[in-house]
Amino acid sequence: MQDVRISLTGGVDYHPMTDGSLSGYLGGFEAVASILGGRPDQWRVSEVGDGNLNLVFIVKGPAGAVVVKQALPYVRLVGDSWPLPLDRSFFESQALLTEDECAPGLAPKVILFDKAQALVVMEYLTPHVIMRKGLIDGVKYPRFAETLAEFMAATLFKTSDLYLPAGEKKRRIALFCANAELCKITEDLVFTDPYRDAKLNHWTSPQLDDLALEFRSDGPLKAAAQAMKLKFLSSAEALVHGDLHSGSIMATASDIRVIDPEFAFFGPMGFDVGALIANLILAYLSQIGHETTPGARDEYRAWILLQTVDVWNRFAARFVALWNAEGRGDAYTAELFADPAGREALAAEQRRYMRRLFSDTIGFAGCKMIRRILGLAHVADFETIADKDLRAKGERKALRLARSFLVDRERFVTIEAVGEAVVAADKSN
Ligand code: SR1
Ligand code: MG
Repeated sequence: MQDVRISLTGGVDYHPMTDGSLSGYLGGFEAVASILGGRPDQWRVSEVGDGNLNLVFIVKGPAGAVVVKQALPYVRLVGDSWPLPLDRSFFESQALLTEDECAPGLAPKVILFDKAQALVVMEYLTPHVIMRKGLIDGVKYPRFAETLAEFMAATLFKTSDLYLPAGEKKRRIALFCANAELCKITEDLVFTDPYRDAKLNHWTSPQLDDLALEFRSDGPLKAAAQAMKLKFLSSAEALVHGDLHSGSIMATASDIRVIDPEFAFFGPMGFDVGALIANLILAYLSQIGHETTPGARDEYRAWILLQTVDVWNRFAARFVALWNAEGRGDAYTAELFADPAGREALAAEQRRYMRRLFSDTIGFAGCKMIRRILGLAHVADFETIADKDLRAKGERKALRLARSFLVDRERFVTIEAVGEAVVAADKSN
């Protein structure tokens, strides 16, 4: 990892870039100029950011193109009434570099991190589209499950105590600990606000008014969500991406990349896996609003379900394979398990570990589904359904299912059982 002092991100010269100012600024960086070719006045810049937090520019020159992501000193979605540290740009660049070390080629390459302007220049991915858009449009991505399984297994395993020496793991935890404000967004928006009368909450109203109110007085649900919050706060298992939804994936038929790890920190592995599974389930349950006639997307629903099952199964298999092949960290010291009895005991322990990780995954998936329907930041899967009755019909199913993920977590011991519950929820009234 680069050793960069995080307190220096931004500074007196920091200013948000514009389509007009960015080329001149980037022209001073040889690493960028050599990719773009020509002169800065020949570069075409357009701001394309539609996310909740940052500016995102595409810069095209005669020889190539780059993406520039610049942190704003506030939450873009809300405005300057909600300040946010520029340092998230540093954490994003560090996470991208770590991800590329662990899972080469599955995240965009970092070309430059510029502390003064809190910006990251990275590889331009083309003709990739945000996978969430593809899921709304009914597009299949043949390499999704294998790629995301590899990304999650490699990044989570190789930043955990199963792989890293304890001193190195602690050094990395210390570095990412300072991404506290981004963690706080998740702590509030994912685990707390949907269960209280928070100012920025919104939902499809009046259709879901009853459920929004019911969830706020649902003791078992609130306790289960807070148990997941405690894990999020206290379980420094691995470097998690921190926002691993379908909007953080760029895809084509032959290539899948994971972008946007600005929420990265050392947290529970199940938070990433659960986020991904939650967003696949939301995609499934929102198909009702995207099909031309009832049932027209049934085959696509089956594909999404297959991905959900496949991505967990492949992830679990790959994670254990990495553990067996490269488990040289300070946890489960390898020499203790070198004899036949030891190997058997370790295999049993790995099964127990993966059962616990699956249970975490389902709990986090429940929280992530609920926050996208009752909290501040929603997902296009549902938001693009203009017919509010139809949208609420899908959202209600998702909320009920998510509640069962949290309150009846022990019912879900296999991903196949989760898949059956998704189908049953979709068919329910
Ligand atoms: C105020 S930020 C809202 C959400 O946007 C990001 O994508 C994260 O999911 C965050 O929770
Ligand atoms: Mg993002």
